Amino acid sequence: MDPNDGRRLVDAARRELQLGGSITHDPARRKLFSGAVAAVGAVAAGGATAQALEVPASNRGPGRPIPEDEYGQPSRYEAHVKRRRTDVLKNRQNFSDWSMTPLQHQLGIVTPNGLIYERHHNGVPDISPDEHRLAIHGMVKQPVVFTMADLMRFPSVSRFYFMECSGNGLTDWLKPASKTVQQTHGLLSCAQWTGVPVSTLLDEAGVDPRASWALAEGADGSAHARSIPMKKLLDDALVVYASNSEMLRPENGYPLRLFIPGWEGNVCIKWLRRLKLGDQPWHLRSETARYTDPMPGGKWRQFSFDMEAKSVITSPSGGMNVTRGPLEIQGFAWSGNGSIRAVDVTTDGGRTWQEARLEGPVMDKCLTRFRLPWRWDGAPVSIASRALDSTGYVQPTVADIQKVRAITGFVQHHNGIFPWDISESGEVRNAIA
Ligand SMILES: Nc1nc2c(c(=O)[nH]1)N[C@H]1C(S)=C(S)[C@@H](COP(=O)(O)O)O[C@H]1N2
Ligand SMILES: [Mo]
Repeated sequence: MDPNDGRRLVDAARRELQLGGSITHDPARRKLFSGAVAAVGAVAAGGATAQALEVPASNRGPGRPIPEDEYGQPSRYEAHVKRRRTDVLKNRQNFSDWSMTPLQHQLGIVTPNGLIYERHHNGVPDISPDEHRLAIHGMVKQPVVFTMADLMRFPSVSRFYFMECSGNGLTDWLKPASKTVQQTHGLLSCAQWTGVPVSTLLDEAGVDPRASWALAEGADGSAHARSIPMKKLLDDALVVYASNSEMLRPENGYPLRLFIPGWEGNVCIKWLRRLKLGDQPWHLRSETARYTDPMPGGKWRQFSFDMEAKSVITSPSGGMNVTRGPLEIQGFAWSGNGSIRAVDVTTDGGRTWQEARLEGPVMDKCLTRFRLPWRWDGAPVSIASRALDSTGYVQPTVADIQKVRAITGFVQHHNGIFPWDISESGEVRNAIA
């Protein structure tokens, strides 16, 4: 028997159950293993059981041996799960660029290291950890310089946090430009970050009590830098060297980055080489020409650090096809200001909302998964989710955001409710309007 036959059998069973090809999670299993065995029985009557119980080729001989050493890779059948550059804003160069996380394929809250989104202002530098240094200077009692070996001797902490680029969703405010959730929301990832609290390192230098801001700068070709309030640095900021238990990938800041939980991704300075303490912000390019938000009346807002509560349905989502019958709506919710308290889902274009089930662990400033069993009856519908966080903040609609900000063109900080339309034929499409 061909080793692929098993796969085909599952496909046949799924077709019989009328499950959409792209909805590949629980509903099938629930049907297969609980009450509604009848539907499966119909398949079995066609000889599927006997066929399924035939000894497959993979049973008949040894599999591939373990090489001397290797770094394991995903199955070759998962080659479609990839980070992707944007489909909407095509760059003529790719030094200042970004790639997006395939959220539609992310089955837990942690983004695998090879799929963490990327945003570089001037490419990925190649930095040897033996040569890398972090300096802390400015308004300190004693400037200090750390090698990577020095940093790794400090007591470390490991914490789960999401990271989101403030530009996430900027192409899709008022009309649908992006097709998939990877393209609409994929400047978002979540990892377990390991490193040293910034407060520990600042203690080594001795903070001048008048210092209220620090400049953080990277060692890359953009020398990307931001001014960050000392209060936040002393509160929960980390200098991290690892994500998901291994040293950072080059594209995510190897060997060292700043990590500022819950704030816009651009303050998490990669390839961190210095922290300079001062008593006011520096008003750098990245806080004047960039990363500012237009407001009504022609003013621009600086330092909009918080990533406010947001959520999105990842399944069904843009580019998928659904078929009539039971399915489970799934998605992610997150808040830079706390934890997720609840997620509501509408399946009638916002007329009514139902509370989804949150899947634990529900952690502070971390992705939280939600699910809601649903049955699609074949009528065209619009589905969306809205998050409520531990501060009582409710994810707004784009119309709500427009009342307090000027939404003109590709602006930052889009945390609006995001709808998907399901057409009569079951096609799922970006429905932002
Ligand atoms: N040194 C440096 N740090 C940087 C950047 C950069 O280009 N250079 N990009 C910033 C931006 S805009 C974001 S959203 C995050 C992206 O981090 P990631 O590439 O690990 O996802 O890093 C931030 N830190
Ligand atoms: Mo960003």
